[in-house]
Amino acid sequence: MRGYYFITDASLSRAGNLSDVKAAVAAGVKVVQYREKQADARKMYEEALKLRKICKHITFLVNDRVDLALAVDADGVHLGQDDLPYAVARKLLGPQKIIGITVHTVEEARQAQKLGADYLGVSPIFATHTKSDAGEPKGVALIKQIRKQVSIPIIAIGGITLANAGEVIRAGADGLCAISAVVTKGDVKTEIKKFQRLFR
Ligand code: TZP
Ligand code: MG
Repeated sequence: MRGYYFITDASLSRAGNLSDVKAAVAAGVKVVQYREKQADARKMYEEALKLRKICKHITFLVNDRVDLALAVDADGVHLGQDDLPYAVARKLLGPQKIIGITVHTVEEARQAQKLGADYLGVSPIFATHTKSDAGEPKGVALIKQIRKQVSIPIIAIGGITLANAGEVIRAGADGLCAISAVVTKGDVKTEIKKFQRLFR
């Protein structure tokens, strides 16, 4: 899970999800998450099928939707605190699929690890306009605190840019996601590579 973690955002994207995900794969990204909050199930299914094919050799996860993840044989799901409970998702997905959980506090992080989560999304680190209900920015202090308490991978998200990504990695994040800093740019592959270089 070390490195840059890509999440789609069709509403912010310049070139569209398919183009963005191809760029992410070409940049050498190891994890892509399909996140779609607007579209109906049929459109999501068709798009997710295409993305699954583009991500044939890398980890492909679906945000929120366990049914969709199963339907397209994704590698797993990413769940928030208001999505299906971990145990229910695990029962539906079976023992092999990846389940990541978003956490906003040390207590949620400890609980997610105890439940069996494969990794944590720690959010939001900085202020963001990309997710309207992201909540108060926690700063890199939260990454440091969680790092001391849990051993599973930490993926940091929320308001991350090239200017603050170094601080996020130094705080102990294994990976990070930056959505607007990447998909709004003309050359998505080049922007992703800039983030990946910070992990060397
Ligand atoms: N979850 C927590 S913050 C966020 C998500 C999906 C949005 C991150 O987007 P950006 O543009 O990198 O701040
Ligand atoms: Mg969710």
